[in-house]
Amino acid sequence: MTRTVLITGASSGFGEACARKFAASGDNLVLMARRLERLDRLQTELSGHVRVHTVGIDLTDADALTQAVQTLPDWCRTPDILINNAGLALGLSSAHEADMQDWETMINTNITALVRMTRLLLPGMVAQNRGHIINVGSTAGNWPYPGGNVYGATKAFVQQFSRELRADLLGKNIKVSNIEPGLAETEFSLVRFKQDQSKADTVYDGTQPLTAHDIADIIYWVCSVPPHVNINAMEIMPLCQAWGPLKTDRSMAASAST
Ligand code: NDP
Ligand code: 8X3
Repeated sequence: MTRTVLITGASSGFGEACARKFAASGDNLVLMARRLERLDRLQTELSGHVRVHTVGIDLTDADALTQAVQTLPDWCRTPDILINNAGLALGLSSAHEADMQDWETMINTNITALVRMTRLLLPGMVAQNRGHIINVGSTAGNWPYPGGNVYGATKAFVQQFSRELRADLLGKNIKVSNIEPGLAETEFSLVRFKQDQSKADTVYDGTQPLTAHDIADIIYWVCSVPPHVNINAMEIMPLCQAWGPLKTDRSMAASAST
């Protein structure tokens, strides 16, 4: 069956790889991101064999998002699959030094826009008694790390929101899955470090990180299991990544006794 797949953040990384993966299997696409020229290039590449609708949009603009969803062409008005992928981390500073604007941008993009998009499309999915919402979370939503602060907290929200959706949608034939990747090489670190390529490169130095293709293959599989199966969550790390021990500050006792 040909499906319609709406992908946010399709101009690079996981979203772009998902667009290619689903198109290769004949699924029709709605692609959203701010960099419309990249989406249009992808449309030119893929529209030989599938239908592709592109929307250049800042997803944090509530009015623009409502308008974009309400004016989707008839063939893609209610997607079968929504991949809530657009998101970002900004900075790696400690909480007492972090940029407040960066925090707000992460909250507005990773939480508010994702929630709005879901709320806008869900009534159509409920009415057609069919749908699958894929939320892109992160290992950062499960495991804290220094400097992860608000980014990790937004992804913890996405994890819990995914579970809450499952609870609300029981009996409605709508699947919800939270995909939680670890270290993956995309434009993610370039964005986090505000286009500082050398800082971004150090994140991946000496590692074999996940690729966007790895994640697209996994999302495609999660969308292809039998109708009665729901993958609630999937955490994926590269083999070169695992947990560290809890940190202990050994200067505390000395300073407490003075
Ligand atoms: P990329 O930076 O390569 O892709 C991010 C995508 O999000 C881009 O297409 C970007 O498009 C889009 N986007 C960001 N902000 C907005 C906005 N305001 N409006 C519209 N689109 C927006 O990174 P990834 O592919 O790695 O990231 C995809 C998701 O995966 C994110 O949610 C990220 O948090 C998550 N993730 C990433 C991991 C990693 O290590 N790479 C690991 C775990 C999770 P544009 O700039 O054109 O608007
Ligand atoms: C991206 C993974 O560890 O850089 O979500 O936060 S991490």
